[in-house]
Amino acid sequence: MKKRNHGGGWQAIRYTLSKSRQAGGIWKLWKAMRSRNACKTCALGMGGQAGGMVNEAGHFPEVCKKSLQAMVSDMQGGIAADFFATYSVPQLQCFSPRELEHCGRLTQPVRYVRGENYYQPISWDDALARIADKLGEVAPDETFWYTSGRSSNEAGFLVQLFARLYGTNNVNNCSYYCHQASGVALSNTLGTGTATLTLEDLDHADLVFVIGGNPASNHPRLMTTLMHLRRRGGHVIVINPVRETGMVNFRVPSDPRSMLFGSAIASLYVQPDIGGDLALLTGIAKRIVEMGAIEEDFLRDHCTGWSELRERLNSVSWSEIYDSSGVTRADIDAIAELYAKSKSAVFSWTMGITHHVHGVQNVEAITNLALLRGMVGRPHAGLLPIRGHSNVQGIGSVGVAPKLKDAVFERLQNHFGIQLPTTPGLDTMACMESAAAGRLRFGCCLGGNLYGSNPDATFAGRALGKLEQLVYLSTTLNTGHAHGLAEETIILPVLARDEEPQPTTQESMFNFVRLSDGGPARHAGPRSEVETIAELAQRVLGATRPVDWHSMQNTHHVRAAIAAIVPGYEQIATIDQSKQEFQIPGRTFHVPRFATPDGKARLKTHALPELATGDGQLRLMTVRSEGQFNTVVYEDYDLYRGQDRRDVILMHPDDIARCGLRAEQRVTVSSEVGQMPSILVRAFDQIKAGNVLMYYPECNVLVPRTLDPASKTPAFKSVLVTVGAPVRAAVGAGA
Ligand SMILES: Nc1nc2c(c(=O)[nH]1)N[C@H]1C(S)=C(S)[C@@H](COP(=O)(O)OP(=O)(O)OC[C@H]3O[C@@H](n4cnc5c(=O)[nH]c(N)nc54)[C@H](O)[C@@H]3O)O[C@H]1N2
Ligand SMILES: Nc1nc2c(c(=O)[nH]1)N[C@H]1C(S)=C(S)[C@@H](COP(=O)(O)OP(=O)(O)OC[C@H]3O[C@@H](n4cnc5c(=O)[nH]c(N)nc54)[C@H](O)[C@@H]3O)O[C@H]1N2
Ligand SMILES: [Mo]
Repeated sequence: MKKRNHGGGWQAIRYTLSKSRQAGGIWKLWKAMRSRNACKTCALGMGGQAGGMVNEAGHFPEVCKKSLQAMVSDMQGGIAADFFATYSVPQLQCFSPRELEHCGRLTQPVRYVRGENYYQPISWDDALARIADKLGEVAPDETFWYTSGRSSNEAGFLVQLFARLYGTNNVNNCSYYCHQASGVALSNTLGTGTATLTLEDLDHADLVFVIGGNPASNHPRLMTTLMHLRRRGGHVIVINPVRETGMVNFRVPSDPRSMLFGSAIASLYVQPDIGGDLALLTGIAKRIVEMGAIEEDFLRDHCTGWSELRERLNSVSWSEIYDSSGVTRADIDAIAELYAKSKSAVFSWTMGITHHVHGVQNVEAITNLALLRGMVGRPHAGLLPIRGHSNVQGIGSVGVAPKLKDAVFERLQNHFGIQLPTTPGLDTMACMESAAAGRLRFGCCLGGNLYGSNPDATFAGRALGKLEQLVYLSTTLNTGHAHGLAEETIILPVLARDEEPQPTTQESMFNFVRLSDGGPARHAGPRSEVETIAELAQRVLGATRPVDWHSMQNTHHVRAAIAAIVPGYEQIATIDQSKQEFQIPGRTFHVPRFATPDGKARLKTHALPELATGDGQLRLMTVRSEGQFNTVVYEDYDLYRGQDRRDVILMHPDDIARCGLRAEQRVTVSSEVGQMPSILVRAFDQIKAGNVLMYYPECNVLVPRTLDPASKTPAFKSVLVTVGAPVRAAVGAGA
């Protein structure tokens, strides 16, 4: 595949046209894209009158390939009536993630019983009765409830309410594999778990750090903001072991000048080793102190922990910083210089920061750096965890977490006159471990792909296999439906956001609540998530007391409850009539008064972890390609990294030589938990030597279940692997 020197551009537009054919024509796709529904992909929060094409600041149009892919995927035809009679489960297990996604929309409930060969269609009534029967049989704490970030606030609120009234706090969402470290760290330091600024603030910043992320692929709409920042004379500092093409130069499809000539994105591109960020961030902080570029007054008046941090920065040695980060003095100086000059800096980060055993510390170190120069608690500057799923933040806000915030807990009890369980609920990995240990008997997954998103895929399949019943509410097939199978597995087909018969809401990563109007169903068969959960709850808990589940089938009533229970969500009660989308109060900090008990921000000190190394081993990051959305693969190619397939390992030419390998040869990649044979070596000089890259979810067989103890997030980005020629190469096994 031809290597590209920019992201975006005509390719994105050509792709749009080709996709529109699959969706039944450009007009049909245009109409779908313009319906008033929050965008289905990332959490940047597109929505409004022109649907997924307008951002919170009202800018239109913003073409994004990702939202097109998601839309076209939802617009595919239904799975053929004879599909499940044609393909056995063992056959489905041989399908790739891409093939499963392209089988079509799920339209009928199906059930698989271990020992049989096929999923069998069943009626909705039969499916719900079987689930209700099982829930009548097992104990509440033998169940778990997982939610992806794709569902609405209304569905999320209902599912956690149902689970808690049923009697368990084993309620969690995909955030535990994603931004949990950000939530924990921001709570530790600022008393809040989300971004401290609005989208509008970004438009006035003069410096943006993009740490451990590839928004050119994963949050394409952010690229317009970065392009404008550069045109204003601002700077972008990218910190990433990989020189990501789209972060160097991007062609913004909605901008003619950018389309023709490309837009430079990074002013400065610094490549640490995988896991080197904590040391690098500490180094930048040390340098800022040495330069006298700190805001003494701010640190004294609005922060605690400054003397400890100063002491720590003084005592940590430069050699330790270079060794543990893989970054040179010159690079650290260059970053510090740009930062020292900045008047309004924004720090953004994603999975390259959170997917580590020290994920929480990484985020705390980012916060330290921002606080040193008083960049939190004023307009046009602040902290921005770039969220993943379009509603992952809302799902958390409305209570899909093992432990409810105290205020939510109390209000929930009072509002419904109920007694909630107080047992500590299990986080996502703890659910998987408990399932593997035989302590859980039932699981319910509202969207997502719990199997596919887990580290140690072999273990994940085994853990889910121990359950007696596993229920999936899904729109399309994924690897979980083939490999994440309990004794009895039931798939319930649900409507996508823009097919819902009633309005729903979502929350963006800027704490902005969006309204989705819903729209006509594309297929007969799938049901709304809200109606399905409410009906199931009614069957299990009784129709009217303490919650009137029948009335909860109306999303307006669900919103009324959310408004009464979730602080900051009051305005949601009337959003369907007023159409007034809103900023959640109390989360944006434009003045230095933080949500901690004393109103001050807390600086944190850290020991520097050594870089992961092992004899002859390389550090592996597991990442997304441009052609996928999490475990859903739309296209096998990765455009900006110039890859035409996914069964590859991207290695620096020096590492290929050092390991005695050749580019384009087949190798076996092994880690402490698994092996992948027949992987193609690709020479990739954009990655820092010593580090290698593979695509998730396929490579999850290699990722151990090592967690950040503070956030329970798996270290998906730091896996020690050995890359070797296949042992049986001599007999011709793919060598
Ligand atoms: N197209 C598309 N968009 C998406 C998604 C998708 O799958 N596809 N997923 C959505 C979701 S849920 C999420 S969470 C986000 C994910 O968005 P990202 O976090 O941007 O996605 P990843 O592919 O996980 O890779 C992150 C980046 O981290 C870098 N990296 C790896 N290890 C390190 C490290 O140790 N330090 C640093 N500094 N960088 C490192 C990698 O080189 C890569 O560029 O995107 C959302 N948007
Ligand atoms: N190795 C490795 N593993 C990782 C990561 C990594 O970078 N590396 N990233 C992690 C991250 S950041 C995340 S967020 C997780 C992702 O974890 P999940 O959120 O669990 O997974 P997804 O792949 O996003 O889920 C896709 C499925 O959701 C269903 N779906 C789509 N739309 C809807 C809808 O509207 N309603 C319902 N009910 N279902 C719907 C479809 O069936 C689709 O197959 O993976 C994590 N796992
Ligand atoms: Mo994510």
